[in-house]
Amino acid sequence: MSTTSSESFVRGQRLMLIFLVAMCIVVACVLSTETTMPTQNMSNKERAELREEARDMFYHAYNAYMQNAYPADELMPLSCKGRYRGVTPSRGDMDDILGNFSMTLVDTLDTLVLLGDFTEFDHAVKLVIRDVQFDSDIIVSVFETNIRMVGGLLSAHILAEYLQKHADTMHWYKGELLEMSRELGYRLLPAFNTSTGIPHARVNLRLGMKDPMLKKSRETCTACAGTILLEFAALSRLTGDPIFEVRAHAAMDALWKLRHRGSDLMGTVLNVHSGDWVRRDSGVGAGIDSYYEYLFKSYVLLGDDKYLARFNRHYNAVMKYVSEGPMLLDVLMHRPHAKSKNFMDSLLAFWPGLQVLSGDLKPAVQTHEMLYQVMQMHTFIPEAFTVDFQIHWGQHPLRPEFIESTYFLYRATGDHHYLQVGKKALKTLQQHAKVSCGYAAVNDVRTGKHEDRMDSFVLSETIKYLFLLFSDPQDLIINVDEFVFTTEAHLLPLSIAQLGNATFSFRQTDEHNVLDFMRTCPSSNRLFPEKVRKPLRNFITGSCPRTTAGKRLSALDFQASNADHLRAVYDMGITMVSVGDRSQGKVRLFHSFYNAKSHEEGEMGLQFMQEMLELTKMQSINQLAQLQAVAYATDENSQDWIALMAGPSHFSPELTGDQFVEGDVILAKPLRACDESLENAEEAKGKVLVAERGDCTFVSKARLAQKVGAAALIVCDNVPGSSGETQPMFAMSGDGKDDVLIPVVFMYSMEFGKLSAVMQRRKQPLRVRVMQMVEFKRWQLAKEQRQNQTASVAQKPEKEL
Ligand code: DMJ
Repeated sequence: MSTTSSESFVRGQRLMLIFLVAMCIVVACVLSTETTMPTQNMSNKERAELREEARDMFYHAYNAYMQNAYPADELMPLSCKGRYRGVTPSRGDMDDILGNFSMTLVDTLDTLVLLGDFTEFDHAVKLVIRDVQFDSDIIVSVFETNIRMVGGLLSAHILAEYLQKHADTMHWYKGELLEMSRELGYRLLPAFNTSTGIPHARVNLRLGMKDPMLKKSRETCTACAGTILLEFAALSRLTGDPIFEVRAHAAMDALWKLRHRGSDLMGTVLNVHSGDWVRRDSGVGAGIDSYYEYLFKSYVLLGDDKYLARFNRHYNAVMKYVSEGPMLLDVLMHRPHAKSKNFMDSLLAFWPGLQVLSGDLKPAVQTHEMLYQVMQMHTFIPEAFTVDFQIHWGQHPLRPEFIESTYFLYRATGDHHYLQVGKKALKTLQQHAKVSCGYAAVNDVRTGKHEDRMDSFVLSETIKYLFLLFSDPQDLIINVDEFVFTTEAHLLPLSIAQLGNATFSFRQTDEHNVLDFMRTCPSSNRLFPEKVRKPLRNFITGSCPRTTAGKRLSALDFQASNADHLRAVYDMGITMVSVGDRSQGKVRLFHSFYNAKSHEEGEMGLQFMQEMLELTKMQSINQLAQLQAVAYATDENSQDWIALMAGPSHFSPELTGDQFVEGDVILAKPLRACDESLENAEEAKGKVLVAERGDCTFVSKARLAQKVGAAALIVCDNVPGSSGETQPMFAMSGDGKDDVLIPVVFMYSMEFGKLSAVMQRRKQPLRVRVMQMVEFKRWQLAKEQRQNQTASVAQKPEKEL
């Protein structure tokens, strides 16, 4: 019996399923190319050659920096000189990394030890002690200074002492680097004086928070505030001064309290004073990444179970809402079933590495594989790429994350596939990023154009992980398994936990009780084999009897890409029937008690169907509320209007209620609108400007449109055939600033194609209204009602007669 064949249900559901099925198809296509290429084993000889090539890469970049840039923070590889804060032309917020404290050298010290170059390490440490100072009137990023500088100094200090003991060298060293990191730590501490304990994003190295420029400081990102503990705990335990660790734990505790209690997810940007979320997008990439990493690694380094408990809660939430097959797509923390972006950023490439460390190998392999395909498709992994693997933002600053994950996957599996992947990454750097003076970032992977930029992480992470990948652990001077790699790949020894009692004592908190596994006796999280088995429990689906007791798959949790879910749904008596063209993924659901495995499961099936119906209604209401419209009259003299769907943006004012912006449409010249100005700037004044997606960010197009006086901006997609009918609408992201005051909307190609056809047909310029879709519908409805009333009034006398 078909208990629900309601068309509206199927229509609403279609969007979600089309999206999921479309993604599965795309991924399947992309992955299938790989299955035709068997992994070749790599000979020891080739591996050793690659290790030596990685070493050469290091020296090529390191020498270029030391000879042409030191004591600057960074090397500018194209102009072959140093980048200094306040001297080299400013790049805005990006320069908050720089503190005129020789960052690249400090960040690189421990790589020298891993390479076994004790002579250069000795020399470099002496230079740092002699030259580096922190008493500068400079505002720096707390996060970056911590991970690169404090982490770099601490790791170098630990290794210097290690070499004294094990390599009979550096006997002159008396802990100077530790003292320097303590001093720098103190200079960061004023940032922690907030009502929540969550640190400000930036601090003045000399004036603390007293710098007038920091008066208005209140927003920070989750990763910025949550990536302090490893370094600060090490600092406290090595110096015996508890203040650092106390402050970092407090920040972590405050962040934990801000998680969404329903979804267990975190947002991206928050207010450090009120603890309010400013951006609720939730993924594992930019803005959040290393917060999750530090929860897990704090547990590993410090042995405090509460961080594992927190990590597990977030991890489950990420795997439930953010993970879609091999992809990781941002959702809204408070509305986790709605995807908030249709693109992924390259920072999330660290996630498979973290999954390896936490023991969840299978999804790590899958996501890494997807990223590898993206890399092969575009030479490098672009800063952001869409769900159909097109470029969203084409820059590539030679980031380490993908190589880092490759390294951890190789260490965990021994699979030579990962050596081949590493080789590809290494050769790509050699071919496309190497310049005579170091390695240059790629400005756009489509053109391969270079940028005058070599971030310090190229030496401290990218090349370090390549070198480690091709090295045998026994050939290294230190046993890397006895260390935790910080997010900047600095080495902190596990033995730090043993220094814990003198400086910090852990409190047991209630949150432990919320975890099921904590309640078991003996606590299963302490049993190593259990941890190993746990990820494999669902590996072969259906091999163990599924008990239904108390656990019912809810429509909210259902994922069409999860084989277990499909089976559970089937057992509940629900069948899915494809309708129409299979490739469109349209599915109709039927429920029947007769088909259910048991009466109990049949009942569950009924509940599942009802939930689906509710969910669908909610989703379409939410989607409609966010949807924008570009409306126009069907012809010059008509009162009939039609609307084409458009997506909103995070950075422009929202048009709500009966607000709209009206104007003639005009195409930007040049169409991408990425230049300083427009050729038709005069003409664009007061008009609704159209710019094509690509070459620069959405927000920079918006700023240009605003600059020339346009009334609104429509960004049209550059992917032929894309349409809001077949893919989810999304909101365009900005850069955190709120200086765009004109409405900005996004149109997929098919919808824009219709608009463009009308523009060409009309003799006069086409006048459009940019407004909320829901308001357009209301407007239309009201108009229809008025027309009906007029018609019935007009007809009345006739009828009465
Ligand atoms: C590094 O500075 C760190 O890995 C950080 O956590 C995020 N990304 C950059 C490199 O991409």
